[in-house]
Amino acid sequence: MAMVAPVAAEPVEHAEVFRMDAGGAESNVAAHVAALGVRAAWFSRVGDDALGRRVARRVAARGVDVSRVAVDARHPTGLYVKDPGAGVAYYRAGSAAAHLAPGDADAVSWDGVAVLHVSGITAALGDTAPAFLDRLIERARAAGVAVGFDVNHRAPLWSVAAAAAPLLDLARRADIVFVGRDEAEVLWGAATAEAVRELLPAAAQLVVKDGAVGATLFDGDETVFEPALVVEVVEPVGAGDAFAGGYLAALLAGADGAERLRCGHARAALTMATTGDFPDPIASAAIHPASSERTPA
Ligand code: KDG
Repeated sequence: MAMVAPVAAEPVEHAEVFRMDAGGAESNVAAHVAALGVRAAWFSRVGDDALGRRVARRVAARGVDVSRVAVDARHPTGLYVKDPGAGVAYYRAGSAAAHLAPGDADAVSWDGVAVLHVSGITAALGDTAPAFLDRLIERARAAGVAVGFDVNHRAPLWSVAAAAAPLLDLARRADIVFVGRDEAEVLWGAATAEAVRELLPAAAQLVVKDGAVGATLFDGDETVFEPALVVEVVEPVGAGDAFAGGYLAALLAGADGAERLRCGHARAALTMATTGDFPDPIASAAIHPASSERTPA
């Protein structure tokens, strides 16, 4: 999906300068994994349009393999607009990604893949999207690939009543689960990390994130808590993806539980310092140009 956000944390109604970048939970996670030097590929559908090409180019520029992203000539690329302080607005109904269907899962190659990471957002995109996720997870399992799942309930896409059961079912099928403590409380009435663990006893790794407080990891018999970093938040959307990307990259690099959580917090902190979904050095340079760039040669 494409993302438009004001460069400074100002309301959309009044901001003058905007950036258009790639957004979307899974591509964000892949970009964070790649930024930490671990191989990552992203699979989705984009439209045969300038937005789709821009999204694929931006994600690829972050080191992610986009060679299997499907181009859907019949539906446009989705878009979302970040409105700092007010939330997000989606322009994605009927988009290419909303038409992901089980057949798309067959296009994914599992060679050399250690983890498949999916988001609960995908389940809410369209009529065929839940079956796409089912097939993808089945295929990953059959290939011996671990499944990561970020619950990511998005209230504008589906209500708590509609989302609670399917999201719990998906979480129960995953090996590595990420969920917000407040999100678990709203969806399932599980108000503490321990209560979430009782709901998801089979997850090999369960991470319960409690915003600015910190994150708890249940990893087999071990429980680890790591406090969040203290940061000045410019705009928080995308921090969860950054956390998951940091965590997964550290996991794949062989880090222990505490290090994985710290890596997740560090990526989240970087992302919350920008209005975008990803800490972008080019955009930062545009806001604060180096003095040599400002001085004509
Ligand atoms: O986590 C950030 C995502 O919410 C954002 O990139 C957009 O994927 C998105 C969504 O559907 O909300």
